[in-house]
Amino acid sequence: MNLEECLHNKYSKSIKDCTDREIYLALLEEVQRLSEQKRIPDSSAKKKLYYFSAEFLIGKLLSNNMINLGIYSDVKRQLEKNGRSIAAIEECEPEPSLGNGGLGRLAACFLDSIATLGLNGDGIGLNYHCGLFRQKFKEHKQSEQPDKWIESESWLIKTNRKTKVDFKGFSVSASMYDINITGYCGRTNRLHLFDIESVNEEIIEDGISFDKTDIEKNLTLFLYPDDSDEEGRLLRIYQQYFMVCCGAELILDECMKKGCRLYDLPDYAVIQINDTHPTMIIPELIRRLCEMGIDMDDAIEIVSRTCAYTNHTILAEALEKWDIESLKKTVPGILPVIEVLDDRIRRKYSDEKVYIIDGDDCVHMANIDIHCSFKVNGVAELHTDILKETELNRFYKLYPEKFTNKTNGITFRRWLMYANPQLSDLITSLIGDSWKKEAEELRKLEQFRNDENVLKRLLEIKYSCKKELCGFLNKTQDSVISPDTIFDIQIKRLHEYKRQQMNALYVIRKYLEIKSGKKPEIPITVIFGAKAAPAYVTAKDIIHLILCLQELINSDSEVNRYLRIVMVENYNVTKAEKLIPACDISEQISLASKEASGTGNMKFMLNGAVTLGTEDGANVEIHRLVGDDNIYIFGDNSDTVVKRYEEGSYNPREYCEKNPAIKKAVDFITGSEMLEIGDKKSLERLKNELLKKDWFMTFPDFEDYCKTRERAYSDYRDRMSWAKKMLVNISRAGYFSSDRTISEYQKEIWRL
Ligand code: 26Q
Repeated sequence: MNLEECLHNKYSKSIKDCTDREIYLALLEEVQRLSEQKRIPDSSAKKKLYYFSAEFLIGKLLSNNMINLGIYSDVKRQLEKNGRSIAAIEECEPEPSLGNGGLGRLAACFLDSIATLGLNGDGIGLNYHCGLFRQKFKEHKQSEQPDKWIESESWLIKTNRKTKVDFKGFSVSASMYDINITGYCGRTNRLHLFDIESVNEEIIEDGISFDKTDIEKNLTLFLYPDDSDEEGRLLRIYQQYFMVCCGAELILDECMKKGCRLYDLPDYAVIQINDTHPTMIIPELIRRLCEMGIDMDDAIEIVSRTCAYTNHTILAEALEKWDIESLKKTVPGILPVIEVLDDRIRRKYSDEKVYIIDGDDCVHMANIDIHCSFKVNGVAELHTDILKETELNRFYKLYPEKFTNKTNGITFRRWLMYANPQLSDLITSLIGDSWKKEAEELRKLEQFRNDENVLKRLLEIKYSCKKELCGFLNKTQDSVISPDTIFDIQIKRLHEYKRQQMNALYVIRKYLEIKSGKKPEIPITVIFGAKAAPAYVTAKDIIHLILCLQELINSDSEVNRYLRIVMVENYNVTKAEKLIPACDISEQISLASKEASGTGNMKFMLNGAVTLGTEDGANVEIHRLVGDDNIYIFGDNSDTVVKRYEEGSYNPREYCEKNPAIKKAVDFITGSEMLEIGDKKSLERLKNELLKKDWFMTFPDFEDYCKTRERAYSDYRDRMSWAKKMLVNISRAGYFSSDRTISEYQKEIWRL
């Protein structure tokens, strides 16, 4: 691609004379054109995958698309030759934050791999006008701002497709927008995002509040920022039905166009349901098939052979259920179908726990999925085992053949080639570039385990990424940190089960140690990044604690030479791309059995960070791959945890009284130093939460956590042996490529 020529045609200007924004817009247009050329007509394949998800956390697309099209280095060079930087161009692009976290990011990585592997599969979701809220810190607290990401020129392509969606008492007209998804040396698929024209951004009041009742104005206005907010549940139902109604019509139209008889739908379409949020696709498709003349039993059978369901959570409180009254008020069209489904199950089985409608007249969405899908999968081995043995055991007994594991993965194009070009180039110089499509090739790096030059290069690259991060954090939020410290990073949504509070307790302990004269051998920088659901009080209290610690510690000249805290504001995909390559120690410290998989853990491993974690989610598989010497595992395992819950014997206050080190750290939360900075009410509430509940059992794991963390810090001092750990982690990360995950879905579920 000739950028000079492009700019000349579009603006009659040279690279040197264009603004960054002009260059961005020209590249956007050119990349769109090139992506379009890689589309493959739908008629060329019989069967197609429809990946339904309420979230697609795609992140910025320009550079990623250029990498996948194979023009990135060339464009970068042309820019540099003219004194311009690709980084400045990238900054012009708004980040589409159309997801909350792991689940949405997984959907985005999957789209990349589906297109890279040349599979015929599109995504289906919603075109939220405001993505996940923008996080601001004010007076050591989180505040939320709307994030309007859509500009007049964007990756969205408006299509001619219109769908009428009927709700109780009114209907809306949907439009479909497409985003091209171009695989690495692969084909272009599409992400279909549905929207209505009548959305009105002016109803946004202060912060992210708005009138929840005016559906025609707010239907696609916001991505739901939480799984804990009771308010606006009806709107959530409207969104879900809107998405599946449009998706169902698209699928049926596309299949009919290919000459599909309705009975043969499973030969033409496979629907992957990403958690329960798109579950209404099942009753909606059944409803439509019946309307088209198929009888109910056949329709149920056809749809059940078309749909597959992925579970992402073990937390019982996060399983979606909707009360019949709410469904009656909003989406009466599918309620009769749900009632028939429930009736069929009641006739067949006596166990009430597998019914679709429970005794309180609530519809259990996951139960619909399990009964009416041909496959059900968990997202890591441990998670799938827990589903089979405990959480979904009753269903497993009914349908053992449906259950299967598909360990999550990440796209190496974004998380290594793009995010860490230096490491990517080093790898290519050592083993060639076949790893970019065959990730297991990374194993070849192991031959350099004892090669001092290679190990030194790894350390140099890590140092350079750390320096870059220092510059970035300094520029964006005035943080002052040094690359000559250990970068210990925990970045993920704020949830009690992920236990950021345990990390914060460690920080307190370290602070007190330093104050009492025990100085760490190497200074430490503890970095957090996390958004809390706006209505999740404890999560916000934990953010407050971290922000107060940041203030206290960083301004204490006795301590800040040894320990600094950074809370990254507005953690998102773009920031993750800068944080992950710079990490030494990756904190994956969820309470064993609670984190379904985690995918950040994989991104860190791939970038040569060493994991400090519990035996939870995919950490278990990381542990097995790298061996005891290349990971720091601590804490109770999931069996112990599950048992402790069953016994109901855990008493945090007792634990605290018996363990003076824990008590000291917990008391510090409301000590005079903290109260001088923070909000008494919030800090006291958090301390009480820990002492009275500690529902995610930080105290039992705390000692082992601290000890293990110290061991990691001490090992870090032997730079060469640390570099060897880094190398082993990188070389064994191939398993976590989403290309591997997707080929498993393809072979065992989709069969395209
Ligand atoms: C539910 C009801 C109402 C409103 C919102 C929600 C809601 C929204 C988002 C419920 C759950 C989510 C997101 C869940 C999620 O991200 N789960 C993560 O999925 C990852 C990919 O499989 C795993 O790696 C993580 O372990 C899991 O926590």
